[in-house]
Amino acid sequence: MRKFMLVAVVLAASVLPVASSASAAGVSVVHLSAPVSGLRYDQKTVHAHAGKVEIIFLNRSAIKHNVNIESGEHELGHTRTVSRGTVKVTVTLKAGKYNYYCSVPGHEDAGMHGTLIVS
Ligand SMILES: [Cu+2]
Repeated sequence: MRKFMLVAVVLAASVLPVASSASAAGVSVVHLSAPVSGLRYDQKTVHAHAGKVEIIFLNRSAIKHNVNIESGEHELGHTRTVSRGTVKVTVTLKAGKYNYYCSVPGHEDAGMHGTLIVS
């Protein structure tokens, strides 16, 4: 057990610098936010470059929200669900049109969705 823990720590230490240098080399950052009240995002359409896309979601509301990225009905990634806080998710996307939405019941239907255009 102890040996396994040590290996895990060494792995984490050796992987992390690689991940951060990769993010310095051309990750698109997309900012989404939700207002203090209302079931919606502040952005209807956002843009990113093909490749790694980091979505940073700021929820200003006490109501819990999240961000799910999908292509058609295929889910590609999602943030944690959060109230009054910031969560992130990184997905790798080809050029195309994607949807983002909140999966908390009722929110997408109420209008909590938008379009992510990757070029
Ligand atoms: Cu929501």
